[in-house]
Amino acid sequence: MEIRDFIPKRFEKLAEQLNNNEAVILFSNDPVHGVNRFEQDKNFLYFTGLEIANARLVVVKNSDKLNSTLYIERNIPERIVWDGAKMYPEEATEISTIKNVQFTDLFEANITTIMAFNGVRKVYCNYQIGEMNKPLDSRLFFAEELKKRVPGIEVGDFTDIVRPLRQIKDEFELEQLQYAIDVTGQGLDEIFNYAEAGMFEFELEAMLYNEMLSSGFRFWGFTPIIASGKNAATLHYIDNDTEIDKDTMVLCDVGASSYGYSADITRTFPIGEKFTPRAKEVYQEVLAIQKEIIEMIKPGVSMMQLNDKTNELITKACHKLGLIKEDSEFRKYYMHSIGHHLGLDTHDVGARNSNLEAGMVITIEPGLYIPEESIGVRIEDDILVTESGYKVLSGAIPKEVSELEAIRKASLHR
Ligand SMILES: [Mn+2]
Repeated sequence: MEIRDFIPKRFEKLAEQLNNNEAVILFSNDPVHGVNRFEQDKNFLYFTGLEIANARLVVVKNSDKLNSTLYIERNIPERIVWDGAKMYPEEATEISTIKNVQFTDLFEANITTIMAFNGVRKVYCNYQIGEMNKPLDSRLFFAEELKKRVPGIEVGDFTDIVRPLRQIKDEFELEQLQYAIDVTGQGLDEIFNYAEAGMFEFELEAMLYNEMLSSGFRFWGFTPIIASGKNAATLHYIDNDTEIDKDTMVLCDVGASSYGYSADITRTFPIGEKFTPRAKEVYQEVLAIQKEIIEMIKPGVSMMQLNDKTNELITKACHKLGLIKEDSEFRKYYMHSIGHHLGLDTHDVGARNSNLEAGMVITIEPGLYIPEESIGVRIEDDILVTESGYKVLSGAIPKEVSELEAIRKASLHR
């Protein structure tokens, strides 16, 4: 599939979100220096498909029509031998389908005229809310300057406009998500097959990264968590530098990224041939809860309902495992929510309290964290909401106790 076949539809939907005399200005990310590779702003990517820096997209709605202009960097002949050629306007049009392409060095001179000429009263920008004790970043600075030069113009957050679009995935997006999920699954298979006690957590991280890189996926969706033993009870453990003890479990919360789309999968497995009896008890409780919550997924159900049901089931499990006396104590062992929207962002845009609709992709990730027993279990799958229910996109990655133990046993007796 080509993104160019899906972009026009996205603009049609954008048109429905805007009133006449409203505009959108999207900034690409700035170029990166040093050792990092460039990654594009997700909203800019969504509407252009372009992975280039120093670009802008300006969309104006007037007389019920959208007018789009793309601004890209101009080639400087003397720089080509150093940096390579920048993308040319024809290529940008080929990918993005946007016909009107200008150069970024003209953007600032043009923009106030465009706003005034079209009588634009409100502009939506892809800025990030800034912290009071930090200087304005370039996008917020732009918003401030625009308000001074076009008096009376309002600037708003583009997230509110794009949320209804991005939370329903088109076929291109589902294909990218599946690529990201599948390569993450292959990496997890490597880990299940080659992990051993005595290794460091980062060696497991390397197995997955190797699988990603050698398949052409260069980016993580987020910083991978490879947490053994008691580290798994620290929710945001990302050091991944502990030697793995025998008879512990390893929690891997990982996701590759494909064209900006992030997988988000958690598996917890025994480093030995089998789960210890206690680990197995805890694991099976979490797995049963995860399956029960997934079963509930269909259009019309709300994330809130899924959260409430999870809390109820986790409370029961905590009693059964002898962890708590009062219901309210369950929060000590399960402190997050059941899941989130997944897409271009790992924690994707999408209302947390609205009802599920076909085309949404969410994660379901219950867990139990018992630091005093050096146990942390989380099981997370990526799930597409369908007209009739759901489809587990990460369903091919083993999570049954019997499956995991069989793989571990075979691998340790190789
Ligand atoms: Mn997640």
